[in-house]
Amino acid sequence: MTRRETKYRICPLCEATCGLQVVVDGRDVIAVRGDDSDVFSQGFICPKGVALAQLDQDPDRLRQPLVRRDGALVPVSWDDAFAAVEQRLTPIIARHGTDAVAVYLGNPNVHNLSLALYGQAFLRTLRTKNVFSASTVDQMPKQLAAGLMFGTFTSVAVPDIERCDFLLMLGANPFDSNGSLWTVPDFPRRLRALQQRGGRCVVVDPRRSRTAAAADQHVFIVPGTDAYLLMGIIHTLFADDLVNLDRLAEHTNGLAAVEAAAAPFSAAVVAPVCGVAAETVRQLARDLAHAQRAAVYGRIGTCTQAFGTAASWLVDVCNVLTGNLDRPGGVMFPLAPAFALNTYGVPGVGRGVRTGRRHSRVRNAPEVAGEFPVACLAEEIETPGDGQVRALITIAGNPVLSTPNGTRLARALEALECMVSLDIYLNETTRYADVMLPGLSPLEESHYDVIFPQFGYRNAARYSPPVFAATSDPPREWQTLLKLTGVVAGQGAGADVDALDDFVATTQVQRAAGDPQSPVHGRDPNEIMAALAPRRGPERLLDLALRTGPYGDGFGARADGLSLAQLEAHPHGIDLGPLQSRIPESLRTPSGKIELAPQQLLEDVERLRAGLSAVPRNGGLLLVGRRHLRTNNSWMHNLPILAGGRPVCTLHMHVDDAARLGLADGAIARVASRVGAVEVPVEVTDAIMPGVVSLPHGFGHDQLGTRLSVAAQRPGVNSNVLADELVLDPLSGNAVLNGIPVRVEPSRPQ
Ligand SMILES: Nc1nc2c(c(=O)[nH]1)N[C@H]1C(S)=C(S)[C@@H](COP(=O)(O)OP(=O)(O)OC[C@H]3O[C@@H](n4cnc5c(=O)[nH]c(N)nc54)[C@H](O)[C@@H]3O)O[C@H]1N2
Ligand SMILES: Nc1nc2c(c(=O)[nH]1)N[C@H]1C(S)=C(S)[C@@H](COP(=O)(O)OP(=O)(O)OC[C@H]3O[C@@H](n4cnc5c(=O)[nH]c(N)nc54)[C@H](O)[C@@H]3O)O[C@H]1N2
Ligand code: SF4
Ligand SMILES: [Mo]
Repeated sequence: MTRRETKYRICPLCEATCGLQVVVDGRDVIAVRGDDSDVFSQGFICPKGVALAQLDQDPDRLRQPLVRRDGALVPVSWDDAFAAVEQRLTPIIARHGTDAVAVYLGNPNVHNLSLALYGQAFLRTLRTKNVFSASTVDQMPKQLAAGLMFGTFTSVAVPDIERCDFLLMLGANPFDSNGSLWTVPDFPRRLRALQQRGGRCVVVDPRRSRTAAAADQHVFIVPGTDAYLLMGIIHTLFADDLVNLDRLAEHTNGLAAVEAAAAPFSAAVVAPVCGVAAETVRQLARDLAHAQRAAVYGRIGTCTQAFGTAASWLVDVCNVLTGNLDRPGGVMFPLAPAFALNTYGVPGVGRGVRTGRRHSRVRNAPEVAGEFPVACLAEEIETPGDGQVRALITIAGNPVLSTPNGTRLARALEALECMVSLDIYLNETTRYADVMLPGLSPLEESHYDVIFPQFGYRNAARYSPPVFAATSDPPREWQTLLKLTGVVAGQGAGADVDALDDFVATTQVQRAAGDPQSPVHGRDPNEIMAALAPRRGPERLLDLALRTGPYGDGFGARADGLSLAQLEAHPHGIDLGPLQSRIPESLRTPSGKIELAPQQLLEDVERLRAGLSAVPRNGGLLLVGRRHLRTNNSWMHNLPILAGGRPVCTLHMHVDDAARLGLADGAIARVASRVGAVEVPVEVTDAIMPGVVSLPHGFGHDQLGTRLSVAAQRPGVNSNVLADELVLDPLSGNAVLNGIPVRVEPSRPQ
């Protein structure tokens, strides 16, 4: 007798958030397909989504906690694991205070409902200032620019691709990445539709990526120079009288300051810096200004560089100057059903964002969004003195492979007094853990995207219950996090998770009841808690957020409003329509205006000017990264369905550079930077700019003590051995992972 059933589940692996159909037979996954009825992704799926079945079944995926005893990690019961955390962490906190405990949050924290909702509860209780995350090797520049201009760190305007006529993309390759800070499943189909209605797309990238190849025009650019190109475009808009803010004029401060800032950067001046013809710079400005509806979008290539915040700022300056911000077909602010900062508080005005409320101990780097740059983590562990980091908790992260100078960080991790890791694999980072607390298979967790509806190409609400019911042992990750919360709160390993969860929920209900803007303002918190029963955990917090959110039922205030029960009744999601204009309501700046020329950014223009006369490279090469469809940062190389095929960890190099350096296709090159060196096979191509080489990140699976049997067969090399931990975008603290100066030569075996 078959027990075959079809379940629906949102994919938690990347920002596209595709709705999937999972066919199961008992506890077995038979097939994973795109869900054609999903209101948001309409059937799209990529190979990683299919690989969820192998992830669920991967024998290397950890299912039991591990504790280090006499140097070796041994399997233990959950009770023993929590006891070990208490035993090892409590004395460090007692002796040195909570700042001695650092936390690193990796990328899946924003893809996992348990981690997204309960990580904050844990951090608020621990109260360490040493918080680090993957944000400072990724999107912090974009968040800072958005915060300074629009008032919250997640007020990111995304292209309204379904109504756009001209799309200018810099440093993004959604054909392989499936999009980022822009939740847009099946980008290729949407790009084709744009082209079929007569629209155009231009891609600016030092590589001819798959996205660039599909675009109408591809512009090579010298890595790290996007801020100059954008300044050249802005200069041209002013010089040629193409600025037209349209309805934004009355909502914008700082227009004259931007014009003055752009004055030194004519197309002719920036052209040689960017390696882009001056006429192309001017053409892009005219295309933007003349298109009916245009959008400029920048992503990781524009963030992980020395002028990351400036480039992210200037992207939106272009959108504002051409009147394309907040209008259909331009870039728009999604209205997320829950958790969006720009839906709380008084509409149209707020406190804005501040940085530098504290500074890191060793390098004096300013805090941004409550974090220090992860590039500072190793030195905070290594440097003795008051405030030294002695313990580290990693939550779903692999910083040895994903952050600059992985070699130095690995050495530092080894020197820690205690390391606790919440992860599903024993990998290059977690192999240093003293206690490993495994998460579940994604198919055993429920799912709601806390962050990504804030960046959606369309407004929608979707929730998935677990595909497989979790058993009582192991705990779900929110329960693990609450246990840790109890331990750092001094309640010990016996902390009552249910009581802590009630406390978290009650606190949030009280806050809503006390907020004059909330639909439940003034209501009795006990009545709201009763209405949420019998839900607990993430579902209770989610129901509260949905019901008090912009579409919510307000616990009776709006009869047909959203609630979690409604989402449960709609397994393919609820469409909430195309993006709508939201300015001024979406703004949360103190002035209630778009701040086109934030002070911090105007000051940074001096650094840009200084860079105009920087010494030429004298034949040196610049290293950039890239992504492949079958990878997901560092952690899905252990699944056979993704790991097969042509090896992807190769050094792309232009034919001319290869000839000059005497490197044939397939030859092994030695690539060296200030901080490290790797040896890697060369792939000769004309799809990269001369003077630029490219290596994907997330490889280097040849370390002892890991449990990644498939990945270890084709380990590749860790590109972040080459990234310099001392070079940052000073405003955001983001690492520079693109445009790294390197020397390349044929490998000379000893
Ligand atoms: N050179 C270079 N470096 C880069 C980048 C680049 O473009 N170039 N990109 C950067 C970017 S954008 C990012 S986001 C970072 C990523 O940096 P990290 O987040 O540090 O690295 P990931 O490889 O995403 O590691 C995710 C970890 O989470 C674990 N995991 C997966 N699912 C779960 C779960 O449900 N629960 C738990 N507890 N653990 C889970 C995985 O096993 C893995 O160890 O890398 C950055 N590094
Ligand atoms: N398949 C796959 N998908 C992923 C991931 C993955 O590892 N694999 N990771 C996910 C994560 S965490 C993120 S943050 C997103 C990132 O998503 P995207 O931002 O789309 O990232 P990439 O695909 O790395 O594309 C970045 C592009 O920038 C180019 N570039 C490098 N330096 C510069 C520069 O200085 N200027 C310009 N203009 N371009 C430059 C690179 O050549 C590359 O083509 O992808 C997500 N999706
Ligand atoms: S594109 Fe992203 S969300 Fe969609 S199936 Fe692939 S990994 Fe999952
Ligand atoms: Mo990322």
